[in-house]
Amino acid sequence: MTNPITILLAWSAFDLFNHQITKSPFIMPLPARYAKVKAFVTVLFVLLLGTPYYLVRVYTSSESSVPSGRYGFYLSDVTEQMQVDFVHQKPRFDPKLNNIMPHIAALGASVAITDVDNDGWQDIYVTSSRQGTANALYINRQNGTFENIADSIGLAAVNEPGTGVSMGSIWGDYDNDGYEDVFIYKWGFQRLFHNNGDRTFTDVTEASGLGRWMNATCAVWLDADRDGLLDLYIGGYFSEVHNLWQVTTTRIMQESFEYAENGGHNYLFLNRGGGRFEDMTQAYQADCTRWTMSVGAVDLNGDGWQDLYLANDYGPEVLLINQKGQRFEQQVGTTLEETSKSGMNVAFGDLFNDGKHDVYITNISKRGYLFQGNNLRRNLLDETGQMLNIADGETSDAGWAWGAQFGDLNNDGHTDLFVTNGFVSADPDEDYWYEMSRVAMGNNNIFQDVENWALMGNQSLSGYERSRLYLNDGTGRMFDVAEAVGITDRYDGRGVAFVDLMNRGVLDLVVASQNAPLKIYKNTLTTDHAWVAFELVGVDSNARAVGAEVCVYWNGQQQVQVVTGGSGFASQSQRRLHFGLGDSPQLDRVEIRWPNGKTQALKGLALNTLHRITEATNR
Ligand SMILES: [Ca+2]
Ligand SMILES: [Ca+2]
Ligand SMILES: [Ca+2]
Ligand SMILES: [Ca+2]
Repeated sequence: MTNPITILLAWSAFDLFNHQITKSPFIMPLPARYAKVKAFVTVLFVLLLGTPYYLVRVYTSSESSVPSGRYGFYLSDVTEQMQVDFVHQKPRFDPKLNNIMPHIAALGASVAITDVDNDGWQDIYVTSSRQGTANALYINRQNGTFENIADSIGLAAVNEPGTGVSMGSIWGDYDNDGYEDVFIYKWGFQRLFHNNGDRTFTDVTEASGLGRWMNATCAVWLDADRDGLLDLYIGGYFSEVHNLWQVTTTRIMQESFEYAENGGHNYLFLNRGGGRFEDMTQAYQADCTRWTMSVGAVDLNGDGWQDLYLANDYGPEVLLINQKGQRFEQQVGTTLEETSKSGMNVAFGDLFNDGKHDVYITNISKRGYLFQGNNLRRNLLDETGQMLNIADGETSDAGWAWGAQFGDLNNDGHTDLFVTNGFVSADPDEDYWYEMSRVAMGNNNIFQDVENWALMGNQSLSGYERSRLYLNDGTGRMFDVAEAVGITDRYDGRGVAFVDLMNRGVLDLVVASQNAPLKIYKNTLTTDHAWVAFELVGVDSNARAVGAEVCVYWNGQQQVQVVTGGSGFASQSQRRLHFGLGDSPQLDRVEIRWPNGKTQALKGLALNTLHRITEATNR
């Protein structure tokens, strides 16, 4: 429960809370001499607020006990029923980092959706992050249950001592043989496995040239030079000079809370064919030593070339515009550089059904200490050159937010947004925020060194937060319905993937939480909204058409989606594109822009159907 000191701190910063503090990212409590007056006012304030708060609680808790279908859908936890019993294990590092071990060990729970065996049913790969623990590959048995076959397939034991531990995975068919291969990004040696198509995998890391030591927190497949071969971009978090199990210094932390550039290098590896990748980072000007937490690839400026969007911790977002496959150039003047926060997530969605990709970046908010606000950026690159932050009170505050994903959960034709959150849930009565904000007020010489941070111990840091599920009301405005539709867990969420697990024409959710059980939420629609889905097969383009865009036109509306090679923090949703269409839709036409730039128009497509479309080619 909230103790009086927390209430006081919250109150003393209450007026500041609504204004972003630019000098220091943290809000400090008032000096003690103001405390008594404040305490009295605070008690009155709390009493005044108490009654309605109590009523709200009674209302929402009774509401959340039975999920409501009034928004067109509800979600049920079917994890056990589906025979999925995965629990993520957090890492343990060098005891020299003990002061803030829970802080440093707070990453690694990820989820990726893939169809490993091409049977048309989506499978789930999840990572664990303690040395010696196993990753899991849950194969879809097509009957509502799953089976973990990671061990027999060779994808379990990838966290062995001395090799580092998994932070996440992205699936992509790098050799165009029709089967999805997997790159596992790690704090440690990166790994690439080739899918042999017969439920076996071969470790091809060494020949690929990708097996270098990094503290990588994200990666994405994209065809950067449009040669039909998938390339790879990897984001480094801690500098790659550090081995977190054997540190040579405790000065491993950020040099600034707002403009740190002492993180790990990022890398662009171009796929040269034959299973070989070449480090082209410098030639393509694709490096960044900010603390990159998440990366997404999409053509934001509409020139047909996939751009890179970086969410960086302790720094501003970075947009790297692809210069016709020759190099990347950082776009300036977009307003990205004007707001420095704690970027965690990059997700793309067509929020306004205007055929453009908008972007959602998660950040940190904690009442009384820090209000960064999430960024919901409307893509106005064509009009004003800006990626305009339009987040409002609802979408800006999702707590200490991590992975987020766009997708139409009620098939009404408007994309919705799910956000995971919570940093460290330990002792619910002890909070590390005060001590952390004291460290943050110091200079960079102080907070770069783990030894100068107060012992975190078993204190929580923005723990026990509840996920947000923002429904799009059809105008691009969003409101949270998470608890009403059945999302009530308080785990420290990290990755989230959207996937039609049982081929029913709806998007289910898979949520990976740190040091906690994986959760599968089945989506049940309470309307008969129509939908249409697409699975693309590249011929001249890469085999899974990563980078292709599908724009659906119906009832005077349009919506664009992109085939991605990973999206959202530590996540990869299904590669199929799912479009809700609402009531009685008249599907006008569908336009596909393939990764090589060629377009294909389709008419007369059936509703409520998954369409497998093969790239038209002159060959
Ligand atoms: Ca499958
Ligand atoms: Ca392959
Ligand atoms: Ca572009
Ligand atoms: Ca919707």
